[in-house]
Amino acid sequence: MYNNKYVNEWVEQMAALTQPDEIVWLDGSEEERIRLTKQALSTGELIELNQDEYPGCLYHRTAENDVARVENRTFICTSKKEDAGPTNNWMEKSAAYAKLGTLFEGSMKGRTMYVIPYIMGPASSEFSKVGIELTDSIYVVLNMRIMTRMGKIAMDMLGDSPDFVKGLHAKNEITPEKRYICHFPEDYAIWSVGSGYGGNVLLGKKCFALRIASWLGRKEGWMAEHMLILGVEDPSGNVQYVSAAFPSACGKTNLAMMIPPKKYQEKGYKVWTVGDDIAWIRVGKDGRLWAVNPEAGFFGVAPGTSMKSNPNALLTCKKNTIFTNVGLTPEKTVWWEGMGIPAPEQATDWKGNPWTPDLPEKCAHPNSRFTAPAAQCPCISDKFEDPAGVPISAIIFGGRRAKVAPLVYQSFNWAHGVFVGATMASETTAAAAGKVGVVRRDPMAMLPFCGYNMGEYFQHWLEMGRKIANPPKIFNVNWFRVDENGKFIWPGFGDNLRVILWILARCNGQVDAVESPIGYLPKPEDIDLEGTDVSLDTLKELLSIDKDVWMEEVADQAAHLAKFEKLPQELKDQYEGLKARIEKM
Ligand code: OXD
Ligand code: MN
Repeated sequence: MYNNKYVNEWVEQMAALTQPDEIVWLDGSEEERIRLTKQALSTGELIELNQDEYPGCLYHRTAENDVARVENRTFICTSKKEDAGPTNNWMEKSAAYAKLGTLFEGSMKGRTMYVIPYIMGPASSEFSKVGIELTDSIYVVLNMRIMTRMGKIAMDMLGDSPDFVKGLHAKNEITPEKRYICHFPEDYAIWSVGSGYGGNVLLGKKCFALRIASWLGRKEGWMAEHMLILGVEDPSGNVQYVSAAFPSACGKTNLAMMIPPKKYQEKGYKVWTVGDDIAWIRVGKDGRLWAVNPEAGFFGVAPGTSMKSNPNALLTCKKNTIFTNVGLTPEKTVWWEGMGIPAPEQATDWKGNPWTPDLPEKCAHPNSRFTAPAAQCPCISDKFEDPAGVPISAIIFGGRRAKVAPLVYQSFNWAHGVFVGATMASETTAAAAGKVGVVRRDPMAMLPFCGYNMGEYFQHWLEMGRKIANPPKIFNVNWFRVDENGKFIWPGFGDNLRVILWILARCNGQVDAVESPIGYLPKPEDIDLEGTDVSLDTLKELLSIDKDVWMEEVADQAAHLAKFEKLPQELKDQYEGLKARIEKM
């Protein structure tokens, strides 16, 4: 037991429901890590990787039916439906407790309940928040050790306060029909049952740091956003920070850890990672926005991560990392598609079956993951643990758009920037080459993560804008424009720094722009192309906006915005403004 009566009472209640044989109160010590790892190795829950090549690394496979976040099984459970809004699945609060209660009842019989106290945010920050997760999975415990500041440090921060987010997780039966990820923002509680996959069970991440925290942020006047945070250091040593929201699978981790093009490295430019997935953002005393990464680790997608695409990510997960659902070689090393090294002649695939490169099946699941300590990242920012966070000069939205959005543009002002975020979209790449994919509107990349009514979330963004004396400028980027053959035009990766430098130059008032119907566009000559094989004409094409394409875009935006009963008038006005400007083009 701990020295906090609220925690102890709640654990007792949850134990009465789930009936574990034993309760283990975790302290986060090294001895504890070794003991639990040994136990999980002995049951086969985890496999030890080659300790010469991957010291401290472990391997895990989830059930075949449990490999990703399940948005259709994720609920916001409030007293009133309108508080969940039009974009969330909703269950009435007490009905949800009752329904999940029957699944949790006795679910830990014969098992151990682990009590994980953890902090989201740096331990010394007044903005950080404490959560407690109860789970019957050692895999969850060891992942939470990496993803959060956990153990005694969290109980010390909580003291005798009742102010903690209550997370309950039980694997129960890993059956899709019995899987529920339920959030009770009115009670600061999360109940997750029937899954062992990270995004559903590491309750500090999407469940707390985005869904519950976005609700809290609205109540308390701050923002919890699905954003990376990075710093760009110029040759004089000055560092400026930007945050960026892209939907899942648009390269947030790669951008957060990008390596500057050679020419920029030689000049002394550096990129520093503060976070790759989540930002908690507040207004500082200086009237600027300040952002903290609440997480302590990266839960990154493995396939496609190579020394070419993201060397910093690969180097981060060379030690003390848990790999989930990747391929396993006979030497007990890991392999995945797009790792940039030849496939092993034989391996065991993510399902545990023998695998050879001639087989049509993938060796690693496309959503296989690494869980790695952020502090191991070669480009981790020295402000990563800073209790105040970092000041944000620019907010960047973006998505995959084959034709519509130019490489980069700047919004006219905060309210217009909120509109750009609210109408953000990304396209799924269609199987047929050259075919434009399906458009999914994903406002601020928060569609699956906003813990309340999204119309009110837009309103909150607008209101935050009024509280910030020196607001960051808001931009939109699109690294994914394709040519008539369906090939990406912009090289992406480290060359994205060229675009970020234009963005910072705009924030610093160092460069002019061209006013267009959708926002301020760069003058083509202001984006440095030296060292790329992109010609000035190609860049002009990347920056072009097509009236017919934008007429369609505006029509599609109208259908999207119509879903929000609580759409703020300011965003309606922004929409009408854009439509009129496009029509006049
Ligand atoms: C993630 C996601 O796993 O956004 O970070 O899906
Ligand atoms: Mn994410």
